[in-house]
Amino acid sequence: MLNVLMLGVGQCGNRILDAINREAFGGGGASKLAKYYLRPKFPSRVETLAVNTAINDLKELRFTTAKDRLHVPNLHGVGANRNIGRQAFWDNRDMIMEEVEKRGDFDLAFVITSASGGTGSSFSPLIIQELKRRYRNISVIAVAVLPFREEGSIYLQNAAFSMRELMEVESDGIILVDNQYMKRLSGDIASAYDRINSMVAQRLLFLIESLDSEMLSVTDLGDFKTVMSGGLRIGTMGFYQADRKNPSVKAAIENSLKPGSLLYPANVYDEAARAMVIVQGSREHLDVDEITKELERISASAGHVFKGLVIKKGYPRVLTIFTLASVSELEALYAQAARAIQDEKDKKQRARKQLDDAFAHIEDLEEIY
Ligand SMILES: Nc1nc2c(ncn2[C@@H]2O[C@H](COP(=O)(O)OP(=O)(O)OP(=O)(O)O)[C@@H](O)[C@H]2O)c(=O)[nH]1
Ligand SMILES: [Mg+2]
Repeated sequence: MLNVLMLGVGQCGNRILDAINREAFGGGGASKLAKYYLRPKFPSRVETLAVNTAINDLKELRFTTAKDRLHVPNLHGVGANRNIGRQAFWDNRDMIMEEVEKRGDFDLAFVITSASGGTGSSFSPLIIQELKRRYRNISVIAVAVLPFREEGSIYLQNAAFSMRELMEVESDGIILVDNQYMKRLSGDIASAYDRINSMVAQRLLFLIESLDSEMLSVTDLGDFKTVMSGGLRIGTMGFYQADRKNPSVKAAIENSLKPGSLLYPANVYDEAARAMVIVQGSREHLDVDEITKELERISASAGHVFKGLVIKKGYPRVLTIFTLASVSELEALYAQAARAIQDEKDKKQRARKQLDDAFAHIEDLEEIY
């Protein structure tokens, strides 16, 4: 059985973690008190922990048990300031890591965060580093959420710098979720968040469940690690659930790779370095020849493709995980961040100059009473 740790750091990470716990509670609206006496039902041994500097963000959670919420004290968020965030982590490192370590040993950890806020984006690279240092054989995957591009210069700047840090620490890969890209799924921001968070939750749980099941064709944690270490070690996930109207497993695999199914814009046929395709469904829907043929089509361009088949009641459900050999959208974000930082600097200099000019008016004067 896999031992899995899921950490949600900062508000965005906390909320995605809460969506994971909601799914694990069965997806429904658990009673108000559920979080105090029920344990979410996970396929593996899964421990969840929400970490934040803002107690109000933690209070907002509905499905994460009280004992799985860790407030890093004496702050009310770090106001998107990653320097304050880093300091808060160092000041509280032992307390935070002890809270993790008392949950036992882990094979696999997901550190879920926005790349653009203050707390999650500064804590997460440091937490990953600590996890790798303290747990010998752990695989640590960052799940990083990119901002809406119009959210402002600080968020863009934070995303650029924190993504670089996530690349530099010894994580076992990064799974990207792009708010901007997924905005099209929903009208207003609040429902976009809910939708995105549920999609991420569903996929991560599907992945864990599959890695831990008896498969007809096996993929395991080792294969997942190999996929995540491919290309730039940055990847994303696609998911599709077939229905009665079109139960074809071939169509389900293709659909799992279409733009509407992905969490970050990429073309698996052109850009993927490695992939893992996991199919769940009733035996009569899983035509192995058809699946193999479809995967061969992907591996023709995507290098290596691992195949996992899990017999489970229902129409085919397909999760595709892939790492990328090119990340053009990320490069565009860095260019935009650089422009935003430069604009901010110019604006500051202009304002400072204007103030200096104003002071110049009274340079040779004194106050007269
Ligand atoms: N997908 C998704 N994105 C979110 C959610 N909440 C916030 N975000 C995004 O996260 C970024 C802001 O980061 P937060 O996680 O709120 O920041 P934080 O880590 O709490 O840091 P501070 O508040 O500065 O202490 C913005 O780009 C938001 O669009 C959410 O529930 N889902
Ligand atoms: Mg916050």
